[in-house]
Amino acid sequence: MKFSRADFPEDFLFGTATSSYQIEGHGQGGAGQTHWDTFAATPGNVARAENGRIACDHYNRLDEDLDLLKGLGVDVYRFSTSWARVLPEGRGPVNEEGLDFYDRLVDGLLERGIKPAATLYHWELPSQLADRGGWTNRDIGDWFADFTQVVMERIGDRVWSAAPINEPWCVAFMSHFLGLQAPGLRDIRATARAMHHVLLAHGRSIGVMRDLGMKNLGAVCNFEYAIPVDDSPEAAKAARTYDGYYNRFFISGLFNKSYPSDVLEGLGPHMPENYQDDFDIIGQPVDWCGINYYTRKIIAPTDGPWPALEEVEGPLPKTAMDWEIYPDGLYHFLKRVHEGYTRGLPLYVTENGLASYDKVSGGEVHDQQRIDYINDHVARVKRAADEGIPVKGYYLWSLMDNYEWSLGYDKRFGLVHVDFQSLKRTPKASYHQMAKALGR
Ligand code: PNW
Repeated sequence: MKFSRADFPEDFLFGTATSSYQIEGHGQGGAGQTHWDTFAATPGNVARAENGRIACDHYNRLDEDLDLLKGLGVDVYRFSTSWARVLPEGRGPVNEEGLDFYDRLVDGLLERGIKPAATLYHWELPSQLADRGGWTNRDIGDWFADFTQVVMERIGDRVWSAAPINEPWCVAFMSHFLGLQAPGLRDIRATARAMHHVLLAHGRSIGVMRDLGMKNLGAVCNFEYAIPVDDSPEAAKAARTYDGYYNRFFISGLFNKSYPSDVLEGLGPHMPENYQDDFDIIGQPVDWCGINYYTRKIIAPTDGPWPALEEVEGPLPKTAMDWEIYPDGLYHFLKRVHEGYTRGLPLYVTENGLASYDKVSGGEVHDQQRIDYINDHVARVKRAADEGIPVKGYYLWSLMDNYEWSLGYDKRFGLVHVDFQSLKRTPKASYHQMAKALGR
C-alpha cells in the first residue's frame, strides 16, 4: 500500500466490514427464514438462484475468521446481527443459540484487541414480518425496537459502537422501487412508506440503546455521486432528482429533521400521513455518521413518470460490478455530509471497496486492482482529514469474499479469497499489503 498508519492521527481507526446474511450461513443454528431466502428462491431475482444458506460458513468458522482479522492488524470490525437468527419469527421466542453466537463474536474480538462495531440490521428481514408488510408497515418501529432490546441487553455492554440500520436507501428504495433486493417490489407507495419507516425504526432503536446506557451510536448511509450526462437543464434536473432520493433524503431526515422538498415533489403524495410528527424520534442525536461509498453514476433524463431518469454507461475504468472507479466522490461526500448535515460529528467510512474476479494460483491471489482502489480512496480520506473534516476511520468492504446479494458468489469483494466449494480461505495480495500498512 502507498499509505501507512503513520500518515494518520493516532486515533484514526482502520477496519473491515461484513454482514450476517452474506457470510454466516443462514441454514444453521436455528435461524428463521428471511425475505432474502424467499427472494433468492424466486427465479430471475438472483444469479444462479444462489442464497445465503451456507455462504462462507462463518457461523462454524468464527475463530478462524477472527484470527484472519487479527493477522490483518485492524482496529475495528464492523459486523451485523441477523434478526431471524436471534428472533426466528421476528418477534417473541428468542433463539438462545443465536444470541450466544454474537456473544462469542464480541468476546472473540475483544480478546484479540479489536473493537466490535455492531449493525443491527443488514437486510435479512424475518419472513413472518415480511408477510405483515415488512418495511411498509409502521409497526416495524415497534418490532425493531424490541429486536434492538433483545440483542443489546446481551452484547450492548461490550460493543464499541452500534448503528441500527445499514443503508436506508438500499433497504427502502432499491428493494421497493427498483425491485433489485428483497422483497423485490416496484411500487412507489410502498417505497415512500419504507423510506420513512426505515428512519422511524432507526430512531426507535437509538432510543432503546440510549435507555440501556449505550454510547457511540451512529447512522450509516450510502452515497453515489450523480453526474449529469450532458450540459442540458434536463440532465441537470435528472441528476438532481437522483441525488435527492439517493443522497439527500435520508441524511436530511436524520440530521436536519426534514425531507428535501424536491424529493417530496415526487414522493409526497405517497408518504404516510403526518410523517412530520416522527422527526423528533428520527432526528434524535447520534454520536457519529457512517458513509458507505463505492462509485458514481452518470444520469440521463427520460420521458417516463417520476423519477424520469436512467443510469447510462460512463467512461472510467470499472470494477467487476461494472461500477466506475471514482475516488474523488468519497472526498466529496465526506466534505458535503460534514458541512451540510453532521457539522462536526465524527465521520467514519463504514464501507468502501471493490469486486474483482480473483483466482487462486499457486496459493496466491494477485488483486492489484484492489490494492490500487484502496490506495486511491484512502488518499481522499487523508485529504479530507488533513483539511480538518473529522473523519475518524476507514473500514474496507470486505474482510472476505461473500454473498453479493442478487449477484451471488462470483463478485468477490474480500481481502481474503473464499473457495465456495471447499470454503478454504486464502489471504489475497491486498490482505498482505494491508497487514503491512497497518503494522505497528
Ligand atoms: C453495500 N447500488 O450496498 C452493502 O452494504 C453490502 O452489503 C454490499 O455487499 C456492498 O455494498 C457491495 O455491493 C450497496 O447498487 C449495494 O447502488 C448496491 C448499491 C449500493 C450499495
